[in-house]
Amino acid sequence: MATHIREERREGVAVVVVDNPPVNALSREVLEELAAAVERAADDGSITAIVLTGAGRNFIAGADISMFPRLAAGEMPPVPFQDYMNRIEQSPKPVIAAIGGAALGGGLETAMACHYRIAAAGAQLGQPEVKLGLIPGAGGTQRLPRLIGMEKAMEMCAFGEAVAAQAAAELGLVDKVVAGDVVEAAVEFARSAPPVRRTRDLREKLCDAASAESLAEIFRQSARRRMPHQKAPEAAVEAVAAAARGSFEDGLAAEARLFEACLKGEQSRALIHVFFAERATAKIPGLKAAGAPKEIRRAAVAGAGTMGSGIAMCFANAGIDVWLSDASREALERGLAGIRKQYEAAVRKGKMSGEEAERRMERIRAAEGMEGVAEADVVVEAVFEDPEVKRVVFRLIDAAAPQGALLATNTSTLDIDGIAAATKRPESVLGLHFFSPAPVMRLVEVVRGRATSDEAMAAALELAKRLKKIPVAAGNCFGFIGNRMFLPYRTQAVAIAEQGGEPDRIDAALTSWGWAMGPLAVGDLIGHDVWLMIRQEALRRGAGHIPVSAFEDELPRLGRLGQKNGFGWYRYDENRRGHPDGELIRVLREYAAARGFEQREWTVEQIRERTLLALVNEGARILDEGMALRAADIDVVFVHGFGFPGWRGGPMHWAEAAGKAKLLDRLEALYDEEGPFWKPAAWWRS
Ligand code: 3H9
Repeated sequence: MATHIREERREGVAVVVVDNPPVNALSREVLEELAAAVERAADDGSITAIVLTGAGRNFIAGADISMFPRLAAGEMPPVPFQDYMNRIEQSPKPVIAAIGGAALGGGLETAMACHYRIAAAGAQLGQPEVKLGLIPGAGGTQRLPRLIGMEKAMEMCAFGEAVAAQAAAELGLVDKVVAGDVVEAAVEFARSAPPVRRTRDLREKLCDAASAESLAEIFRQSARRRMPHQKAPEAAVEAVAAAARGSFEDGLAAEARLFEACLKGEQSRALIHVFFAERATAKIPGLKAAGAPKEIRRAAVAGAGTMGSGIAMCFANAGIDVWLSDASREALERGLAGIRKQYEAAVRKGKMSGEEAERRMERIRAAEGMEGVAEADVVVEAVFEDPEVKRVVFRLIDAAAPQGALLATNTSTLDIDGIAAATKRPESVLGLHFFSPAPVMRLVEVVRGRATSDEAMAAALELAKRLKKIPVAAGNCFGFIGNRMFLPYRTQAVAIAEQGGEPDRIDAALTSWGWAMGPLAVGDLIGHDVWLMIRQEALRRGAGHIPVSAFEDELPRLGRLGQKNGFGWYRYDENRRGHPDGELIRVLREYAAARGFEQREWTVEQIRERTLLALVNEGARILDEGMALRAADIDVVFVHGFGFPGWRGGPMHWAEAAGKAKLLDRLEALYDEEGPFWKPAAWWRS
């Protein structure tokens, strides 16, 4: 008895509905039931055609991702994905896919195994498997080029971006786009007795093997640039190229071989871990909020600097009216002008229509003082990072904001309780730590103070969802999760430089490992005046294992602020490209000599070991102290906020995968040799 498939009959047309909430993912059972339902309908003499669709908002969001780790580990028998698709395609009666919402991965592969595709205007079609470290494994790499040609198929499979219905129709992926009821339209089309047309039989859009190889080489190179270190994009290119080399069956065999290699690899395990970790962060066990979280209709942002302006844009982008204020009229004008410039740039790049940019701009209103706060459901403070200034602003916010409003600070280092104490309602106060640039970065740390209520936490999580952000709950410790861990990681990079390491080699050891930027270059990006403040605040708040002084503290005193004035660890040219700087090395070595620091050679492995162990051990302390709910939350923070490679799964996942016991041995050795900084946290033995 089928449990995931519904079947309806509409005067000679069978409508087969995949009904597997929340997104109709294809498990082995669903696939079996689906193929069987199509075969049953085909055998039924009263049926002339079959419409295949998904229940709810989406067609099919792909294979059930949760089965891949078990398949990779051999904990479940292999699933013959390609065979299920072949069974659908073999139907002697026409099968029409009626696509609403997402047809992704195995969902698009199912649609391509159908003989025709009719899509709703809002549908999205794509092969996003590479984002999970995989390639399409249910015939997608062979059917897609037959429908849309080799080049576009390579692009879609190698980079994983979906296309909208209209664009899909222009490519030949979809036969018709309809504005109304897509199932109704598909049934009507089915009644016109369309001939069976199997994608596998099409060859006109395939090129010869030599041209396919030239195309493949272009895509391999661009994959190395766009998704460096990742194996799946090149495997996807290879699988699509195989379509031009032999029969459909040969192509399927090549796809299966390449899929299997990706499935068994560490990268897919890591990326699948991140996929589920991202969706788990907002689930906070035991959160007891009475009723539904308060709806956010209007917002106010205090402080029109880079962060405040960016946060105001986040609200406007989500359709929420927002008042933006600043103590200085000039700063406010500058903030608004900056916002306008960003929207104009988005229009110029074709990312947004002029009307849409105008609508968003209109949602952002300039406020005098606390004007707007009285009507706001949420107020975000983003003023200068100074505890006294913040307390003054919070007193004003407290006096003006309606009861029940969420009061948030965007501080990245300060004590939330100290700020909350400036108000008469600390239960409504929490941290919403956005990352820069706020409209782009999806991570938001939601920082819970001592008095923060469950209701406020629930409202903040709901707000993050509205803003299309990924909220990660963090405790009120110095630097919360991200900055707290980044500090010892960078401290080690600086210490290596002090002990003879070349800055560019230190950075290269980590970018070649997968980080988006090296730790010293990040210092130059943020600015050394800012780092000095962060370090001083860390020391004030008792991050005792951080050395009290470091060469980096000298940089602002030497007038080396980083990229902003062209000098930091590197010397920057007019294109903001950094170059090794002999003068920097000279003062660095002088600094070390004056303190008697031993100078030595550093191997790439030693640089990686120290920096990464410092990072993970701080994450481990955070877990010991309960400042993060789960190791996976920390992984999300680093992948989304700090350029840690997603294909390594985040720092805690990486440590687990590399072997905690082995890393703990190294940490203990460093602890024995060098003392407290390296003291292993209890997590390593958990
Ligand atoms: C594949 O298909 C391989 C093939 O080639 C064939 C095999 C060889 N599986 O994102 P949301 C869950 S690989 C399992 O918050 P939205 C998700 O965890 C697959 N679960 O919703 C969440 O659960 P919970 C290729 C899935 O509306 C809930 O659904 N496909 C899957 O913001 C809601 O998800 C993809 O990579 C899945 N496939 O976005 C598509 N998808 O509520 C992945 C979702 O317990 N999915 N869940 O936390 C997406 O991109 C988005 O979920 C989608 C909806 C756009 C569909």
